Amino acid sequence: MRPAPVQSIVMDIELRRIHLPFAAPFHTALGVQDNRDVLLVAVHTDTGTGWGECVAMNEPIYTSEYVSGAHSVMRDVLLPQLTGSAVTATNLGRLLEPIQGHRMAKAALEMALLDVELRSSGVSLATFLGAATDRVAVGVALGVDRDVARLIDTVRRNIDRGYRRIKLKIVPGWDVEPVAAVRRACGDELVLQVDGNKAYGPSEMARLSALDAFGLAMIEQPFGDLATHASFARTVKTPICLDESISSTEAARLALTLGACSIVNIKPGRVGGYLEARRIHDMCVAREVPVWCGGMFETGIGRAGNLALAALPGFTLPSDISESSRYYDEDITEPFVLESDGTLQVPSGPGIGVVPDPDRVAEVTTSVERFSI
Ligand code: OSB
Ligand code: MG
Repeated sequence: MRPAPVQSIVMDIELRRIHLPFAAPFHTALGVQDNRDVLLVAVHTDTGTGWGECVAMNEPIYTSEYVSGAHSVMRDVLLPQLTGSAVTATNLGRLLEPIQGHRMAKAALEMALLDVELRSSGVSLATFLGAATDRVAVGVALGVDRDVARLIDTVRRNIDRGYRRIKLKIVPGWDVEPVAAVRRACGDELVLQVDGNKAYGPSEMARLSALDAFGLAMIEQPFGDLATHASFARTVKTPICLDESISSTEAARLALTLGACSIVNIKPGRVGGYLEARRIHDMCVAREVPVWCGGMFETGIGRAGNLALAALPGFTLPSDISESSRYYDEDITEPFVLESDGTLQVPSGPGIGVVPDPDRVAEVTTSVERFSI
């Protein structure tokens, strides 16, 4: 039985923007990022405060959502839509149903509500979602590098650190050669996969087929649309995983039915929240499709939630949930540290199980607004 959260009466909602520099720049098909401008949502209720993180990036380059857009739709559309209602994590989806899209903004609100409700019931998000473990196997995603020798050094460092698998970002001009070199240098045991972030077109299918020679665990979202992935999947033996295309349970079902993928990357923000993420998980488990949890450079807030999700039994592949220091020299929560067996511990405290450090949050805050609903 999945426990139901206690209801809390929402008093007001805080929208807080923080600015965090990355520990190191990250180069992908989406460009080079060296910081995150994060929208945090704090829900203040009669029973306490809950926190949610909006994973929308600084610019609309991953999907159409971006942090200022999410902030604006939250302030001008989502919060007014809730006025006068007794809002809970469970009825939020129905209340916001008329509003199309903006899933990352909706997800942040749902996360803060789940956190505060579960916190006051003394139940962890992991338990509520149906966690089967208290440790989650994790991998690391490595960006495009200056040269192959440097990449191999970085891969080796991360293997030594204990990560269970390596994901390489690929773009046209940085794909077959670095993958071949890493495979040659690190051996067949290394669990290796690639992520194209939609950077390829149908005309590059034949070139990408060369990746089939390297025993990759999967090729993640090289193309933009389902039809191209479906025809690519018929020509290669490497499993195809979709990320950007999976916006909902229905999208995931369609992708699987069309044969566009055989593995699903679940990101709670991209699909509108943890409740929808769990529905995708349940659908995939029923179809015996393996899933893993993708990352969006989350702070400790989003990272805690993702660990709870990735503890569900269908998450049989290592997730993109690296330790905090891989992203930020100083996070806003206690840092998550990699265990020697390549796992991260799932927070067991009530709600998401972590709270932001008030002094650190104050230090990185660029704006705060509070709304009554
Ligand atoms: O495609 O998985 C992706 C980060 C931002 C946007 C898209 C992606 C990513 C990553 C980073 O790959 C994974 C992580 O957070 O460790
Ligand atoms: Mg991806």
